[in-house]
Amino acid sequence: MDKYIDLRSDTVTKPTPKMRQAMSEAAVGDDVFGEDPTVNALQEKVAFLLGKEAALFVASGTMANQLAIKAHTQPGDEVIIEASSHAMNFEGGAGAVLSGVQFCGIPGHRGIFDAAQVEAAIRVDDVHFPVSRLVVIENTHNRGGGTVFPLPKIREVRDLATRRGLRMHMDGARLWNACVASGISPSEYAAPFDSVSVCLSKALGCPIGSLVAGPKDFVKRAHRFRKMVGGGTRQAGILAAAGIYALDHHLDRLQEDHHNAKRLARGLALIKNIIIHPEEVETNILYCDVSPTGRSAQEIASALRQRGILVHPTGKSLIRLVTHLDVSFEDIDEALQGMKEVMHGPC
Ligand code: TLP
Repeated sequence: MDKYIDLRSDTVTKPTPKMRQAMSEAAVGDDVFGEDPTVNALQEKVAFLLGKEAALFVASGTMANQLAIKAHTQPGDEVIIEASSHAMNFEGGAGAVLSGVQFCGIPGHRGIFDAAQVEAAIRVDDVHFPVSRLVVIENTHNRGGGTVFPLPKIREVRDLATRRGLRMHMDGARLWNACVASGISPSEYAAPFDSVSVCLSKALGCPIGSLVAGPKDFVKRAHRFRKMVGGGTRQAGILAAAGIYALDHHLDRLQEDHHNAKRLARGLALIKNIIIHPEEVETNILYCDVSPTGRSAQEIASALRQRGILVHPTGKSLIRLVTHLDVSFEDIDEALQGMKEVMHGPC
């Protein structure tokens, strides 16, 4: 197969020719000395976009989240977080290993929870319990189905956190999608948080890169921890240039991914034996349930692969599909055709 339509994740996007050109022309220096002008420019740009004092360029969304958790907590603290969130479930147990924290996972509705649930999860001051220290909100919520976290709900959690002395971090791996879908600016979304992480390597074409932003003293702590985990890099401006290019050229087009996801969901809903709720698709991530087929998600994914379509089985009968820069309008029609054949023809 020479061309795949890759709907497994928005992490698969590749740098465009113009992005590669920007990378090749980037001015660079040694970033461990703080002397890479392109890294510095990216950090300033993202800090400005998020309305924070400073930002730090790091290798991945995982590193951004985990440096933030480490910078906010002490070993033995507890982090209140939605139960299916990335930082708790999909970062290799890093919270326990790197920060010595434990997580209190609260059940969300498609990843969304409210202040009352956070309040119920806060520990009383008693030697038996860990100390509740940090609330993490994922926006958009990956496992929730690309859900946009409503800003009023975030503000209610902020009021509670302020009253109860908790800090707040946003896993904004796909904050850009939340902003494009809601019309809310990155700085408005970031304002209630003590720290925010954002990714450049999801849907935007960048080969690598995330940032973690917050007040100067927080970023200074995160910087120290970045060094400890071997994340201090040298002429990283080549990578940062991709990020600057993406922020300048690839943010508005996320709307296209959202339209494609909606169209894909509507098309899938018309195919027999697929359960999907197109009205719930808010951004670029959708999940469908293939249990009525009597086949596993893995079997369906393999049959689709033979037709050049890649999807991500995330459960026994659950398939995730994600639209992005490298999936076109026409690819959606082709993916739907492939899905129809797999559902109606022999596997
Ligand atoms: N998510 C990846 C996989 O790890 C599941 C994906 O394909 O969606 N926060 C959120 C909300 C994420 O979805 C991800 C990546 C991360 C953090 C971690 O980012 P990276 O992969 O850059 O460490």
